[in-house]
Amino acid sequence: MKDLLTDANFPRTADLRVYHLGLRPGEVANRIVTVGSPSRAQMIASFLDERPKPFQLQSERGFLTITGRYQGTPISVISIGMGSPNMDFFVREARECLSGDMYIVRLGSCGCLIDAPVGTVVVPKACVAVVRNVDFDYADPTNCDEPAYRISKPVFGDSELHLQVTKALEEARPKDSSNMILSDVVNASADSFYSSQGRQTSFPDANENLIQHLLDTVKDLATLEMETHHLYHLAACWGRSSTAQTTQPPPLATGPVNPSTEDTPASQSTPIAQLARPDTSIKASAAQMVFASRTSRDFITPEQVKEMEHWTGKAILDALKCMNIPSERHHPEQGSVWERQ
Ligand code: R1P
Ligand code: URA
Repeated sequence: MKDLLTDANFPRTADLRVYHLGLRPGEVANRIVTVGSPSRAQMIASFLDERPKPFQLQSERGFLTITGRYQGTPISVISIGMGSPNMDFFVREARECLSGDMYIVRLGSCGCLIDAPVGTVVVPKACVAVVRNVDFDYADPTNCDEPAYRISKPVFGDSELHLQVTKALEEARPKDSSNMILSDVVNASADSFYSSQGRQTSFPDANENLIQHLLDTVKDLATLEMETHHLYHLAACWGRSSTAQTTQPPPLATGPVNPSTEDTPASQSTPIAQLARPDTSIKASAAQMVFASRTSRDFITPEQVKEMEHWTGKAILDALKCMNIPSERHHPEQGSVWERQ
């Protein structure tokens, strides 16, 4: 970190860049595809229009944002890495850089607990969280009456976006493809790829029966991954409370600020207080490609990944483009990186 940051509550640079994503208002669009890996983000961004030239920012903390237009519609593709904490950085910091509504679709990978082959695409209608209980005595399980893992109640994605994502995937699926698309299912987001997903490693994780327990207790459960629950959770919470909305812009730094990006025309004129208003909405959905079958123990090949990311990525862009956002609920185009030249 080399920029001077102010306000310990929500750190920003003097030119309004948020701490971890490195973005400022005008660099992130209302429609966002979020993915785990930079290569998936670049592949999806290859579908963006040539003009205006897509803006690209790799933050020091590894978040990659690419913003441009898809068939004329402003869209950002943001790669966040892995886990709920990174999803939290992304949703909160992008929200504070943007006025109007947010439509977010995660295109991720997952493991499948039901009898569906690798290459299946799952659009979860809801998610539960699976969290390792650190108060459980893993070294001496007989000495503890706590459960080793906690399973949350389900939280639902946005039903309209869910339908649109499913429809776009069905339309984009190659004609000769045998990939199934499942949408009436539930996903579990775990806080580890290993212990909370029932994988056996050299650590004592008390997870031998976890997958069966999940299948027995979570209705319609099909998949395991690591971020979608937190996305759905934050989207569902948004706008329910009027607290914690800033009325004053954060104090500006007095010292020199050196953003690690090339100069962009992004606007600094929108007061912070008018950006993340509670009367806006956050609508979230997800599509997850089955990379691992936990029943057959198959794992997807690199060739299959490449082919799947191509058509599913295009489908998510199509789905987001189809979502109607009234013009007054958009971030202003003037001064943004998607402004038409
Ligand atoms: C684990 O390999 C990672 O893959 C899945 C999990 O949620 C976790 O982030 O998603 P992504 O492919 O989007 O990263
Ligand atoms: N991502 C996960 O989190 N789990 C899997 O099994 C595969 C991908």
